[in-house]
Amino acid sequence: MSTVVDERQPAPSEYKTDEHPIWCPGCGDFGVLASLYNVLSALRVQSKDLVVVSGIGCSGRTSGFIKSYGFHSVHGRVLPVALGVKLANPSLQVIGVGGDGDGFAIGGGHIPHAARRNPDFAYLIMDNATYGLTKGQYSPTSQVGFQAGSTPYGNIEQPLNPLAMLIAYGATFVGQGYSGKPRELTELIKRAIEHKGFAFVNIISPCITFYNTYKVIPPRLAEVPTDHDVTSQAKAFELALQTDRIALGVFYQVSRPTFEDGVAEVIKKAQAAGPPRLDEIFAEFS
Ligand SMILES: Cc1ncc(C[n+]2csc(CCOP(=O)(O)OP(=O)(O)O)c2C)c(N)n1
Ligand code: SF4
Ligand SMILES: [Mg+2]
Repeated sequence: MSTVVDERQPAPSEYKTDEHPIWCPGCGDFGVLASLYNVLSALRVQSKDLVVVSGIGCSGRTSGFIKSYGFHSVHGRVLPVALGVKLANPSLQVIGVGGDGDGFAIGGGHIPHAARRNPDFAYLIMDNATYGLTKGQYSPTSQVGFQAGSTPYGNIEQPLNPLAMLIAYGATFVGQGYSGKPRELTELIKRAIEHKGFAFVNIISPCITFYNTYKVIPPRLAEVPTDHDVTSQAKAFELALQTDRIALGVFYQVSRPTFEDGVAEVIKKAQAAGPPRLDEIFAEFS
């Protein structure tokens, strides 16, 4: 987190915009948005310092519901846009928000590079394991057997494991939350935003209309064990790869220099070296 925090604490409701969410009643995304309002208030983030970058999808509409600067970007391009904003003005509080389709399908190629670069912003995936906005096609996190318009005989593809993927790619903060547990989710998002570096949070956020998992998810939920060592990549993998339970909480958290800090160092060195000598460059090719 890098924002200069003002003294005044806005109430969670002050982050609401005049746009009313048009999500279906019961959509998990309401819970994520409510948690976000609470976190912004708890951290005293001022709207003028905040940029919410979202993808395309039901989840992508989130940037329109938070009083801040916002960028409802192109499908799958949350991460490069957020990285550009953060690089242009590192003092801004940047939050990336998108869906499982946006982040892991069309946008999947950006994830490893954001994770290894370690820019200082949080990326929240609202994972409903379907393409909600386009009427419930299967997504990279749909379970085998998921039946929908595009998979009338059931999904035959193995779902990917977002947590294991992000741990492998070198994200410095990896956690998982559930939209139906708002208190825990608020605490998790708060920790992600406070983390200095790239913080990834997979939020299970059911799509009540096209993939209603409200009955099957809760019995499988478990907290990350209190004695879990968040600095151990091996332990984080173990937790991410378990198949019987869905763990909620922080899986992995380590510290590494951020991309912005690295870029600032490079700029300093380049400025000290001065502009390149054109005559020397020409001499090389003459
Ligand atoms: C380049 C491009 N391809 C396809 C689409 C159509 N499209 C819009 S949203 C979406 C998928 C959204 O799924 P997800 O990211 O999981 O968001 P959700 O609606 O589930 O929150 C697709 C394929 C698009 N808008 N742009
Ligand atoms: S279609 Fe699904 S994801 Fe979209 S608003 Fe409705 S419940 Fe939510
Ligand atoms: Mg989705």
